[in-house]
Amino acid sequence: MNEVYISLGSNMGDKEETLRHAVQLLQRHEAVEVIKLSSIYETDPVGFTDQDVFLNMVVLVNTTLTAQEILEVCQEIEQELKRIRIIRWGPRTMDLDILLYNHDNIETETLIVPHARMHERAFVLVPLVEIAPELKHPLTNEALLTMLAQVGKEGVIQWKTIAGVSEFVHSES
Ligand code: GSY
Repeated sequence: MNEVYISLGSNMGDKEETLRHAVQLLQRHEAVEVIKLSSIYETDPVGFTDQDVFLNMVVLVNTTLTAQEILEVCQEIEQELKRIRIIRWGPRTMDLDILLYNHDNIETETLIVPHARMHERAFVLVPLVEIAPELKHPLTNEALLTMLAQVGKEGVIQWKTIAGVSEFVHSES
């Protein structure tokens, strides 16, 4: 079984509902099981800053899929949630980024894992460290907690705690 950490971010429409829908779509896939959810964080936009704040979270899933296959699942979910990318780095409905796939280093034309910018993004590190404080970066072996201490938590506010997967993903939905 493969352990995959995925970052979710939304900054348009009903952001919490969009996150919930994305997690439901992950859970609905027959080869994916959602194991852990971080809290939801309200985060200042990084990159193109003249856009609405984001809601971000990180999920841990177990899957039999390869990294390429889980990437395709994430892209299908983005597609289904009608991702709107008006300008590069600009407003969008939903992003799912694979952060870690086991402790693997993967570099293909379509996928780089660990995610190339995860170590510099507080909106990724804060929720990731919340659910997996023991993790080390596969490339450098540096503790993610140490990376977070260097990056800081500015612009990242805990917005809602989630008690468990069942609180967020209801079986009837
Ligand atoms: O790659 C994620 C999309 N994204 C985000 C995001 O999810 N949260 C914040 N705070 N800033 C972002 N900039 C980009 S691009």
